[in-house]
Amino acid sequence: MKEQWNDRPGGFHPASAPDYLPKAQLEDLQLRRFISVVERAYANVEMFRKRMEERSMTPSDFQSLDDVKKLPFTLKSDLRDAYPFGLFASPMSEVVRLHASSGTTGKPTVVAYTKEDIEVWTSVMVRTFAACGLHRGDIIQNAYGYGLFTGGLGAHYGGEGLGATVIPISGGNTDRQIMIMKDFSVTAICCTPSYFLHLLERASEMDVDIPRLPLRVGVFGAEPWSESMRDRIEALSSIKAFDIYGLSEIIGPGVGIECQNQHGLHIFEDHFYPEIIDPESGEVLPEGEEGELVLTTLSKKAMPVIRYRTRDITCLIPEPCPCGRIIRRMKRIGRRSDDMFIIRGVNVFPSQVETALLSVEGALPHYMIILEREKGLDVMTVEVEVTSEFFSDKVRAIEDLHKQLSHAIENTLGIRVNVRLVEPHTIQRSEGKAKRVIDKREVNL
Ligand code: DLL
Repeated sequence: MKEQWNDRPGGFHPASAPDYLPKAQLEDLQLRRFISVVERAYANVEMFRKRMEERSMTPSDFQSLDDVKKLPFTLKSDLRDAYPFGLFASPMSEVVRLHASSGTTGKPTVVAYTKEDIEVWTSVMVRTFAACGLHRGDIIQNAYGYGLFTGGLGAHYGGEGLGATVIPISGGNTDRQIMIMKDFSVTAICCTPSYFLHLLERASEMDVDIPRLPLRVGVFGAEPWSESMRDRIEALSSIKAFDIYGLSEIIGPGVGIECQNQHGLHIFEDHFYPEIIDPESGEVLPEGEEGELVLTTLSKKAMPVIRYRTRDITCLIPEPCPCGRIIRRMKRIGRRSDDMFIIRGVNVFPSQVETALLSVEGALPHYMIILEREKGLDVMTVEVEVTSEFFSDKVRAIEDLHKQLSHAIENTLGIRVNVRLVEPHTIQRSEGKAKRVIDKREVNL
């Protein structure tokens, strides 16, 4: 492991001070901000006002953080229904930026920012980078996509706000990424974890030895990845890999980040109020229990979002973090309540398959899950790349590996699946979020 920069004590970025606010002060701040965001949404967003009226509520019914649970939820479909600008609480003359989600079906969801919102976003990204041990003098290669996706510009402003040097390379063009990483003495990279793996692979083909470069930090997110994936990445690159979380509806990247302990993501609770609910009943769960993350923007002006159901499954960690930050942590998001698929009655998350695969020596972290229906029965096939040595080795070695992988998946999921071993580079690489599941079942019905 290369030398790490300890962000505490002595020398955290001044913008990180709210991370260490005493609990009572933090809660007081949250309540004041919550009250004003409810008032703002009630006065300016018709959908929210109507929902409050249906509950016979006005903002004055909101007096304590305990009252949060009385407020209505906001769903992704609400953003789609309000397309494009229906949930804005500021006049267009105050909106300085729009972003939109790519959206798998139909219209994208649009989000808006005032100048102040951009400042808040920058400040949480500065705190994000500081938690990863970055500072003035670092050279950040920002390979998140620039454009309507929030990743590129969100990380960009944060890096500049920190005082670091930002290379706005955006996603794609892998050979050029590697050349620049080497020639510009890059010390940190921001991209999806799957894209970083692709980059590592290509670097080794180009005879670029990443562990020997000055690169020491990776800020990886925008898609679920596992602890085993982190181990792989860190072992292959000798960098420290941090998990960053965010979503466009709330702000973009910068909702939560791991600190040097890499044990849960600190949520910037002074700007984003977290709750965990039972995804079925909508009831708030006690701290420490796993459920769906619900977030409220506490300071957003252009588009305040109250009790947004993220569909991301996690839990809040009740224990204080040894790093000293008071803002709470959540467990890394391994799955969404809706990337789950059901196969022969069993709920399966792609991350479970990933963890099982990576527990076996010889398997590479590139895989695809294919779901089909044969004679009315669900069939799941996992295609996984294995190291080239196996293909040049004896048939026996391949058979053994095949058996081990099948067992690992079956032990984890409790169902039999087909495993297909493929040569390195067979599975399509992504420059942004990885696609892990191809569901062909509807077509076969
Ligand atoms: O992915 C924002 C972002 C950009 C986050 C760069 C981190 C880094 P959306 O496109 O709106 O925004 O997608 C948000 O992606 O609800 C999660 O399901 C998933 N996601 C984001 N970060 C993580 C993560 C950006 N670290 C959706 N782990 C979220 C797991 C993540 N899932």
